[in-house]
Amino acid sequence: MPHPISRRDLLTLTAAGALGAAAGGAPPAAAAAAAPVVLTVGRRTLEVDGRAASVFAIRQPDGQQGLVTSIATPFRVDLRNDCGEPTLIHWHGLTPPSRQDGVPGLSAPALPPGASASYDFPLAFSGTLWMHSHQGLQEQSLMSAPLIIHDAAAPRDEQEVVLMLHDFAFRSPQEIFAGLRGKAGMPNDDSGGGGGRMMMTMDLNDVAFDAFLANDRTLADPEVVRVAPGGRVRLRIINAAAASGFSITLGGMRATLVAVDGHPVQPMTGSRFPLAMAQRLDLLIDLPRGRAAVPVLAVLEGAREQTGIILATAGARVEKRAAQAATAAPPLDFAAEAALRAARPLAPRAPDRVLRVDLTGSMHPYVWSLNGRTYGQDTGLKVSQGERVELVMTNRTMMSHPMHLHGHVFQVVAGNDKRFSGAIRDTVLVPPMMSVTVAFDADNPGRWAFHCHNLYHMHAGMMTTLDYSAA
Ligand SMILES: [Cu+2]
Repeated sequence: MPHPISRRDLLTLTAAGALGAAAGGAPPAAAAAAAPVVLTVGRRTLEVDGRAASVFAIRQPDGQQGLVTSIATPFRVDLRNDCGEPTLIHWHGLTPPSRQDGVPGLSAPALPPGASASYDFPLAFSGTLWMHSHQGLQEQSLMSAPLIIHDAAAPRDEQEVVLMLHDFAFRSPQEIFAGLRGKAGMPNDDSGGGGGRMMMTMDLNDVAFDAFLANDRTLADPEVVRVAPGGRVRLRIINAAAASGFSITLGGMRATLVAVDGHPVQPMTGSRFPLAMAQRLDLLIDLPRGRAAVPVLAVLEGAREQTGIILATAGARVEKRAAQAATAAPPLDFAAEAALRAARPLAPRAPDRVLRVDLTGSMHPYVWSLNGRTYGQDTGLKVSQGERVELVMTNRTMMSHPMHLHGHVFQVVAGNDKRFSGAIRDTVLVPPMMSVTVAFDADNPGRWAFHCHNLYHMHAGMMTTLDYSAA
């Protein structure tokens, strides 16, 4: 069967070719000496529904956004700041030495305009990751890109498709944040809007966006990816939205979830997959043998707004999809998370330390915090190297918080007090008035950020640090 070569396949082949050339007959050290990939943070003009907007980009010299690499090569990147303002890029999901983690003021100072920084560390796992600014509110202006790590040993009989989701506004992120702050004392427009009993009490979507983007496009002119009849697609979906959670649907078709946040789970087949901010999904889709156009849609939680791409075989009729789904997607909850099982769980071990963190704050006033303290007023979390740590996050607010720990991966091990051998992840959603426990090994000493990945919650103070030194 002819295998259609996509642009991303070509990039993969290029990366693999470069590796092969570097490693050909030479000792492994020769691969480590391969030239770094240059990633430049710059600006670009994006058309959103016919209107131009200035947004950021993180690009290689050939224009490719982000990085596709292999676990067999070290992560070697020269980052250049050509965006006209200070910035730093975080490699979301990687476990680098802490000084290469890309959090300004915590890992390293922000890069001034015109400056460069070099990154060089070994990769611990393959999977679907991403990169984004950790400076100010730049992430909202699309300073993010895919970071895909292939396992050279894995079979490649799948066509790989990367889908990156964004929320988008023509107004600046500073205006959005000022608007949220300014709402203090006002009745909440976003709750009680008619989504059933849940919506009466739960706050969803605190920002009203102008558009939702799938690979930079809306459903007015979506990306159509050419696929082979009867072929298998590995869809790598990245939720790079600053403040939006989605439900992924395939127009009624079923898919098999094989990884979350880049880490394999026991395969689960379904037709709707929740995806919180910063999380990723790897879905396997077996295409029909005949002509087919399969929409991959991301519907905003608790709302009808949607975006997406279309997987289409040659000659298939591609139907136009509305920017609004027929029915609202449900709010993201813990049900899907509780059903996931890690394919490679942490080795069983009793925790040496249990950390308890309350997720605190409110919409009115718009202040979000951890244990009642905003970042800067916080005391930080302390562990010792070598410990198995359990982190119990209890959400005391009426909003969900996608909590992200830097420098480590964790396993979801309990929802409320119900224990299970859940997914290995780097970001987990803690729904309102619920407690979620994750376990991790303190095996990467340094100063690490731990925060809510709703950009405006983090900016309002919902962040602290995990700090420990080498034993
Ligand atoms: Cu939050």
